[in-house]
Amino acid sequence: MKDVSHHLVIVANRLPVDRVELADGSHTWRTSPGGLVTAIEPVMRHGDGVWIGWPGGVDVDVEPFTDNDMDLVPISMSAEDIEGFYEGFSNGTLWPIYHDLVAKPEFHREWWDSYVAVNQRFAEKAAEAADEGATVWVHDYQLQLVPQMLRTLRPDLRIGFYLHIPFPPAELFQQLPWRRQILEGLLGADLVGFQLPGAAQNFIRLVRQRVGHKTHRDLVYLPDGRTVRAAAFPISIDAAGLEELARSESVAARAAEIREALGNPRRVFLGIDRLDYTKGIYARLRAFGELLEEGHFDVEDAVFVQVAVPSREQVEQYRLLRDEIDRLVGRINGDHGRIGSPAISYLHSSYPREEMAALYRAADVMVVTPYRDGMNLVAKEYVACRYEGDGALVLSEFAGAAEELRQAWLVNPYDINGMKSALLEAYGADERERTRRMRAMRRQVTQHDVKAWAESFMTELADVGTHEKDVRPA
Ligand code: GDG
Repeated sequence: MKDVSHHLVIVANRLPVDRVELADGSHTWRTSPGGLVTAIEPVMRHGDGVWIGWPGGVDVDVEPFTDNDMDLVPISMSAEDIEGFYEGFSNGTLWPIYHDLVAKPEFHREWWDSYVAVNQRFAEKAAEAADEGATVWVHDYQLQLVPQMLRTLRPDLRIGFYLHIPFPPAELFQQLPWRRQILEGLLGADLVGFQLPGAAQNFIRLVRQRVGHKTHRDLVYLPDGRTVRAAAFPISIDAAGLEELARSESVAARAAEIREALGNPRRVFLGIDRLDYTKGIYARLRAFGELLEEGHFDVEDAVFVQVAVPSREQVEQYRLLRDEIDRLVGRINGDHGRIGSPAISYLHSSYPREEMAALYRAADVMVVTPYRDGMNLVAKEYVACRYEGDGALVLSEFAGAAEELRQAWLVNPYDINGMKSALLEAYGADERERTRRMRAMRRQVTQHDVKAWAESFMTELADVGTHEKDVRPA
């Protein structure tokens, strides 16, 4: 690595790369898929930054290194850290509470202890890596204590925090035995960013009620004179980069190949999600299965391609979900598939970016039906790839993206009949209707890309506390 200290430090649970073992036993690094990586990588490449995070794996103890022009500082995790901090508190406690209790959260004091200890390690590494007066941008629900811990170690830093998932209403957040510690952890930041204004309001309200600080609109006034701002920064994608990829000849050829392999049905439905119970995969496939059952179409008219990217496979609820979906897909294919033409092509795997772009191009109807989702980048990626202004998006009202993509066929994923109607409408919509909606959504996505997102966050972060209005009113 060139420098030991940096002006910009990104702190996130995962590094943007995965360690892969080669046939000869040596190791290399490969860019890892996932919402956060997709969003931040372009920002990092522009400056003198360093990224601190877990490289994946148990006890992977590697020195800081440079990959693809990015300085990376790995933080090793033991089997106990993974169990308590990552699978336990982050994904077994926080994830369900922050997603409307779609699953039941578990509370274990030893998970919390592990969360505190691992957050402390991240804070210490960040404190070591940052220049005097540097900016540190901490990401997501796994690291909510880092801002306060880091401020104690390094009061000279400018600290931003961004939450990629929803921030729950007070009624749910209150269940957390450690609610106050988490709020205080976040208040170590100068700027706390959320996907939606409603989440920022939930946070401000909780800070007032639970910590007792004075607040005014999006500002929190701390007793020591510091001001914290909480505001919405809806995340986005590299729309131009993705469109360019979608326009390439190789992607066009692959999209045609995919349709051919599917038996050239009139309409191809597509779902792409991490295999997660918040994403509503089961309900959407059930809706599709019922439409086949009721004879609205058959496999010559419509097929469904569902990519389910393996995720958190050690967590019990994720294993159960996988089994349920396997069974449902098996049943629908058994009932409605023909030789060479399954009704649902179900792929439990992850794919390179080119293949994703080809899938988006090949799909007539993109189906995104989470019960709750911070944003959902897949919805935006589909729109970015539809450069001809065609294609239909069926989108859950409960995805953050629904606040921007108003022209989608919006659905309530709990309402299977409503979802069936929307799938049918999107399936049958004429070209004029599809184009009218897609063009409007494309304007939104191309004008608000990930670069604009990062710039607005960084600008706000530099600004907090510098305005007169930020000073606590008498
Ligand atoms: C969290 C929040 C928020 C997926 N499979 C492959 C692959 N991906 C890429 C997609 C997309 C990203 O991963 C998934 O992002 P989502 O936003 O859909 O969902 P989460 O992973 O749950 O992300 C979410 C996001 O953070 C950002 O703030 O929007 O609400 O839950 O970019 O394209 N990429 C590749 N192969 C795959 O197989 N290359």
